[in-house]
Amino acid sequence: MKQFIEYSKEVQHAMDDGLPIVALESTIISHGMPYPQNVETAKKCEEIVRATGAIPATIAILNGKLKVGLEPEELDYLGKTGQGIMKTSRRDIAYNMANKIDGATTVAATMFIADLADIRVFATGGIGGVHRNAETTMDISADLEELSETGVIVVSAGAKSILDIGLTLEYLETKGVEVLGYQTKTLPAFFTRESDFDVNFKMDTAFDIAKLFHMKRALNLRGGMLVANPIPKEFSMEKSLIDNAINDAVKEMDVLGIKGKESTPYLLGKVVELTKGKSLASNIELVFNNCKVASLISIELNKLGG
Ligand code: PSU
Ligand code: MN
Repeated sequence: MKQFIEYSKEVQHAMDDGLPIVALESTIISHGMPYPQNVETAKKCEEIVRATGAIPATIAILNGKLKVGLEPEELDYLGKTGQGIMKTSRRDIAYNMANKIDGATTVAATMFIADLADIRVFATGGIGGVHRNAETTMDISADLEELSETGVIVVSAGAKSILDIGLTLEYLETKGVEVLGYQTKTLPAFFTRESDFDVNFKMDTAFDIAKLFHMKRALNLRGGMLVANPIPKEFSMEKSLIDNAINDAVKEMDVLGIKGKESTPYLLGKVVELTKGKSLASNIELVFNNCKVASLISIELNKLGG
């Protein structure tokens, strides 16, 4: 299946030289943040990965190819086109490829492509999960299924309360996905460092995470792992401010009848609007922090032989 992949020059070299590589997703660029902050953030993420000692591979579907590593013009195109580009999750990949339709890949689709390319570590902001009211809407992100199937470590800032955090943890437990706290016992809630929930295992170092994943692979235990890395203190938000914004955004979404793949982008955009951009500033910083930790993990995993 590797014939469907097109590597950037930088990633191809890294592959040839056996360097640690970190996957980055593209829905966060097109649908997760407004232009121009999205492009600036994507480029800075790549720089942070390089500065930490790994090679970034931003993933998307362009011109009928699974792109692993994007050129700067391609990042500009994704960011400028924004929601005009298709949001591609697992179920959309074959459609994009068969019809040569460009797609910005979600966590699920990015994991699938990273796995094909043998990239084992992936940095993002937040994953999709079990949505609030999922008991009636059945809105559960394909990201969770992918974590249960595909052997990639996903570094996130925990679960955002646009989701039902408790149900998301239950789902991951059912599916056998480890939720690891990076230097924390408490599951971070994306914009804030704490939630009412605990992670499964507190990990003190990137090496500990790499060691655990290496063992999971050696045991042939299918699936990935979710690392929850708390937002740095100086960028975390006031809990009441973000909780109110999210509650209002969820209510508004119900009134408007928004559902399916539009839900998450709508909620993310509405929360930025309701917090007058404060949530965007925090979101950007937590992504940078995740890029750094993902790079450290990829370096340790590389030493263990992947
Ligand atoms: N959460 C964020 N920012 C994002 C997303 C989620 O804080 O950009 C994106 C990711 O690409 C994630 C996707 O994989 O939304 C989940 O969408 P859905 O809930 O439709 O599966
Ligand atoms: Mn959904």
